Amino acid sequence: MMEGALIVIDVQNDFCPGGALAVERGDEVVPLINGLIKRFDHVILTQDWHPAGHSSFASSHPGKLPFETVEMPYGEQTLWPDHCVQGTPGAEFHPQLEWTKAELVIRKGFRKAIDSYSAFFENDHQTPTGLAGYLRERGFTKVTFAGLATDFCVAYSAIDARRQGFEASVILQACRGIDLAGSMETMTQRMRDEGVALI
Ligand code: VGL
Ligand code: ZN
Repeated sequence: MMEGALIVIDVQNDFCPGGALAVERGDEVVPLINGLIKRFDHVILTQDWHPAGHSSFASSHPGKLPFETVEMPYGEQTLWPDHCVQGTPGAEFHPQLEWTKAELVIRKGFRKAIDSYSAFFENDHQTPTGLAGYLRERGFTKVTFAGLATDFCVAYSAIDARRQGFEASVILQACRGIDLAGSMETMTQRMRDEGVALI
């Protein structure tokens, strides 16, 4: 068994081929993650969970297109197609993901005015999701990440895990990225700089 908690990031229909914000070959991570879920005693999932009309949706900004950026009170925000809307099929976990053993599902991005890439903090880098407190109270010191997307939610989560004092690894084979304007390279390097172990 692997030590610590496995945190599976956003393996949801909208991030898989055919979904609203499909990550190329995103569905390929599912069998790998199912194997990881078997090898960890403790599994946590995250679920991107936006209300309709969320401020990260390009459709909420007249004249703006998906993948453009806007200035929000908390800094620059990339705009996305409408995705992972609460209660829709696109927000469900991939049907082949074997998630039943998960001990916690942490939902994020549910505040209309703030996006949340990280499983620990919303994009203002101040509003906590509660995950750090949960992990500490459970006595976990080591977390391992896999899922979607490498260069957004996985990377921001792994970096925040380090900043919150956890040992953090990312299993790159079990992740796929969006790669906007070189974000795969930038975020991979940032993870290395923050002491995330890339496996
Ligand atoms: C994500 C963009 C918007 C992710 C979520 O899961 O990486 N990316 N919402
Ligand atoms: Zn989102």
